[in-house]
Amino acid sequence: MLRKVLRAVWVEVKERAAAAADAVSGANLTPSSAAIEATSNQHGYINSTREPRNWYSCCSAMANSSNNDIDELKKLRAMLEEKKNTPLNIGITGESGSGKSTFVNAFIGKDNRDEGAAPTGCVETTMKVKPYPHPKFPNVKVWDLPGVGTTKFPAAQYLKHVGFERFDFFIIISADRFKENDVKLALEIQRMEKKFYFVRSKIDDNMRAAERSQRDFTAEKTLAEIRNNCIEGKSKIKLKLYDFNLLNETLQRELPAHKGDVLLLAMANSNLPVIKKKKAVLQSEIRKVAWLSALVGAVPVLSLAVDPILLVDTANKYKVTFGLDSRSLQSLAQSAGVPLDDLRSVLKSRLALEELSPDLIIEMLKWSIPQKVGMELLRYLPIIGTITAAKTSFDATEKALNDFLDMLAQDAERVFKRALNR
Ligand SMILES: Nc1nc2c(ncn2[C@@H]2O[C@H](COP(=O)(O)OP(=O)(O)OP(=O)(O)O)[C@@H](O)[C@H]2O)c(=O)[nH]1
Ligand SMILES: [Mg+2]
Repeated sequence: MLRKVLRAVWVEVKERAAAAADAVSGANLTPSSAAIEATSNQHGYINSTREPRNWYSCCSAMANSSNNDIDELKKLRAMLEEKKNTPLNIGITGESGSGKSTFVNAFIGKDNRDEGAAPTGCVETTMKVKPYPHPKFPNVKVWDLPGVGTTKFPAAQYLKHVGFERFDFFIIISADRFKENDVKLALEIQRMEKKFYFVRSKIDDNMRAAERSQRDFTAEKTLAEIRNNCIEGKSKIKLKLYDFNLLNETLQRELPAHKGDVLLLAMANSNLPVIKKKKAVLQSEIRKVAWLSALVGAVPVLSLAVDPILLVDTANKYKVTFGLDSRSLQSLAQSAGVPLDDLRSVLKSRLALEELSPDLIIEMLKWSIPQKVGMELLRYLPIIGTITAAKTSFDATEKALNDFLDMLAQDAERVFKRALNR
């Protein structure tokens, strides 16, 4: 079933309103994160990067403040969670029976027969708008919508009925050929200043039918015809064609940066460049995590050079993002038809092989980082001591996370190649 969808050819409509998604991004600033920004300013952070301006302003603020320090740390941690909480809502729309629910299932990594999968069928099936959260990144929701243009959901009231405002963008699924309803829907979505993309489904059916009926059949020729048909059929709207893998890439490129990152981290490792891009996004967050650790180091009562819990959380996030947690490996083994042990046999890092715990992290790091920052020094020299502690902690955390990320990205690449039997 996944293959069916992977074979879908999708086309991108170039002319659409770009402003809509930006408006959404502005609206996503929750009251709590707004409050965090306001408080952060008092402690010397810069809004745009959300990093402390310099060691002195950061550490002296921490050293001179009192019981509020722990609250501040909690708030900084919350800021780091922001990406995890950024909502991304994708509406899957199109005519009834075009394969919307099947696409939803493929997107969240389910087979049509799986428990909890969106119901599919050969009669009009989806009657209600329903969200399907990504299993690992529940902030990413794919919404299964009823078919447009049926007697129950006439085209004229359709978008209002499904609550178009909530979606960051739409994917219009179209089977066999693009029809009048698809174009109407596209124009209406455009009028509402939302983005949309066309995906053509059931290419596998088209290919089989062509093979049965054409004397000079070749897969390439039929695919080329389908692509040309997509372009000719919509001469007023410029279209581009890609395979399914490129859908993700284009979405990422076109979405506002933070939404694109959210989508990237949630998507399966469909090729090696995806793994590399995920690594780059995670790497760009390391300094923020290191700042958090530095601030922990700067509070005398928490004077460990690194915060093992923070490192466990972050390494766990890397594992899940790279699909190296046991659930993801199991489902990859199943869908690729490769024994789980084969996939596990290529894992090299302890982070991937073992359950993550503070003990494991400390053991892995014990040769490379200072374990304690001198408590006495901190007590008698609050400013100097605090700055030293913070700097030590920052450096140690930054190095540890870069190493973790390298190890796990390499494991992810090995697993990907093994899944493809390369
Ligand atoms: N061969 C093939 N069949 C598909 C594909 N996508 C969907 N189907 C089949 O087409 C039928 C309809 O699919 P659904 O996913 O239920 O379609 P839908 O658009 O959600 O339909 P409604 O909910 O009724 O609007 C099901 O029997 C699917 O198995 C595809 O890419 N290839
Ligand atoms: Mg459906």
